[in-house]
Amino acid sequence: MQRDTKVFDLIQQELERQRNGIELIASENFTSLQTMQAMGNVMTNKYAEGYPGRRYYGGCEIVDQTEQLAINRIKEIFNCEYANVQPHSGAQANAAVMLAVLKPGDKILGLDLSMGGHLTHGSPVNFSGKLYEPHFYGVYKETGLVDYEKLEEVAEKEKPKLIICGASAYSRDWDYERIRAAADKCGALVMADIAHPAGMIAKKLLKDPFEHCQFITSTTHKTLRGPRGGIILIGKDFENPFGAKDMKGNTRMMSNLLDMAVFPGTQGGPLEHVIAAKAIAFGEILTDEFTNYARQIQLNAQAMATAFTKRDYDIISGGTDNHLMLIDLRNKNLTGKKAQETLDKAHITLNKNAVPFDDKSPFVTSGIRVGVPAITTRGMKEQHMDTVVDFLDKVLKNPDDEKNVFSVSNMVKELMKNFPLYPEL
Ligand code: DSN
Repeated sequence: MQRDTKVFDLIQQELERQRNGIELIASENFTSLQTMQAMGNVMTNKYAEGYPGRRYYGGCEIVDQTEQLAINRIKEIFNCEYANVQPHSGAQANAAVMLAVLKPGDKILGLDLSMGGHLTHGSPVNFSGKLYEPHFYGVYKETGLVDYEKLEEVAEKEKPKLIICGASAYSRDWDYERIRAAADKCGALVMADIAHPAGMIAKKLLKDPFEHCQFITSTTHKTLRGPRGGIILIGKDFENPFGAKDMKGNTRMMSNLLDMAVFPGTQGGPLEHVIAAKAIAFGEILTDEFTNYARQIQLNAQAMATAFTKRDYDIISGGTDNHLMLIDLRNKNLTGKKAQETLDKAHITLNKNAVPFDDKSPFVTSGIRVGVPAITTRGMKEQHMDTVVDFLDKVLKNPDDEKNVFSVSNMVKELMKNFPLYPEL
């Protein structure tokens, strides 16, 4: 068969784009070479519906071993009793937890998308807001911090079955203990979606959600630096408190319900090639090198916040505990859309983002979200953060000056030569 040079050409162009740019999208990262290579392997050819040792297809004896390795490693990382490594994404992981514990129409309570939450935490345009009855808490206007009082008030009034914590654009740690106390009062379960800060939680650099939340979901490609995908974890297995029974009338353990909710509930055949890559990435997380990486993420994020504040950028909540920050650009007379589009031309990639109580549409927005996991993987340290912010500021000060934008784009390319990406390729 003829090699498809058209597609391989585009892949090469994407590699060059990634090499030349400063990647500040908070949810992106660069996998190790071995993790990436494992995604292009023959296990993509294999059907393996079911779980290790109990599949619906023959020939699963090898993929059983990679999947079991991925399960064992992620359980060791988070010191937890149960892991499902099959979800194709974070959204799929959240869908499976909800399918396992909720009935259509049940109430859920999550952080409002416009305040930093996620689509799958009850947005009306997502399955979570269509199949279930969504209620929301937000953040305080003055401080940008989660409004736990509101969470407690809505929980008491609405008595949701599931309270969701976690966010896509929130730079502070969570009070899981307080959320669990509110949940216990109204008989709800708690799901922590740790997709963003998982890498720091894995290394105990942020609070531990396992102590207080019955379910933990995550993607594997953000701060965990693995392949694109999802996982579901539970610290301690428990009987389903909402009384779902199997056909023989026995109460189901939650691990069993979660397995069934992933397959056959919401997915078919698992992506065993991606699971092999997850196993490799999880092995990397268990090393000291990753501990240093997770620490460096936090140091870089804090150095970056200082560099922004020095230049009079308005960081929501005034700083960061994790890997990202949300910046309100209204004092700079700029929209998020304009900033994102102009920075793109300078090879600085980030995303426009609504800020809490935004007066602009989600397509325009008043803010940008900035994250450091990817540039930290490339080897940048605290001392480089000021340079990165300086480049960004140069562009945003004169967004319509094309010569200036072009000159910054050249400086970006030069800088990134010092931080090689996949030199073997
Ligand atoms: N998790 C989102 C992000 O943070 O970019 C995408 O769903």
